[in-house]
Amino acid sequence: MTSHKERKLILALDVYEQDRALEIAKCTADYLWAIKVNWPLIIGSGLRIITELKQVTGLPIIADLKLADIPNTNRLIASRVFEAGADYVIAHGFVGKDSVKATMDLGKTIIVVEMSHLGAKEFIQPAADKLIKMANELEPFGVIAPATRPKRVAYIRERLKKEVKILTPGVGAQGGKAWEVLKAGADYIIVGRSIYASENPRESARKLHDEIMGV
Ligand code: FNU
Repeated sequence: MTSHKERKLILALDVYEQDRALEIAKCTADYLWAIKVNWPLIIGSGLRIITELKQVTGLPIIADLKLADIPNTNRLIASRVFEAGADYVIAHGFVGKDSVKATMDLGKTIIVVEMSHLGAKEFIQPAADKLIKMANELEPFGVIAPATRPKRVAYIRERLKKEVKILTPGVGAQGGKAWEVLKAGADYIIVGRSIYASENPRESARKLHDEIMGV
């Protein structure tokens, strides 16, 4: 069994129900570096799910709220989320440095530099160079880059400070391949539907974990 620190797989636990979330988290935990919670789970189960997932799995929790507000509102939201036990919060960078700093002052932050869907090409991709520059100045824990575009991950890795991690959603259901994006320079891959919506989430997580550890 790998130690949690060696692992590179993050589960995107995008289900609504508390019981289902806890069950999937428990049965996949052996293969995960962290669990990411997003609005669907927080809306469905409340903020307490963060505390519960931590208690049940002992894994780091990433709150994917994509904070994109004025500094004061980012602060109001992030403070409660960190209090609930989140270890990392994801924030949008395009709202500007002051908003991102408000989150970073409260805890470890991950900045969205480029998203994985097609529409990301419209506004976010053209701004990526500026967002990379911001990340190099602020030195957050990490940035989000698209597993659906390994060449963009390599581009971002070349320009980003070594200490800043790259987390990549888009593996599996969105078409990205784990080994390809890790070779391009990603530190962690984020996988949702290919695990939680599969017939056997534990087995799906194990297969991805083994594939990744072989890279
Ligand atoms: P799956 N996610 C994403 N692309 O997919 N946070 C981004 O650019 C981004 C994200 C999230 O497709 C998405 O919201 F910034 O089922 C979901 O929670 O594997 C997860 O990553 C991908 O889920």
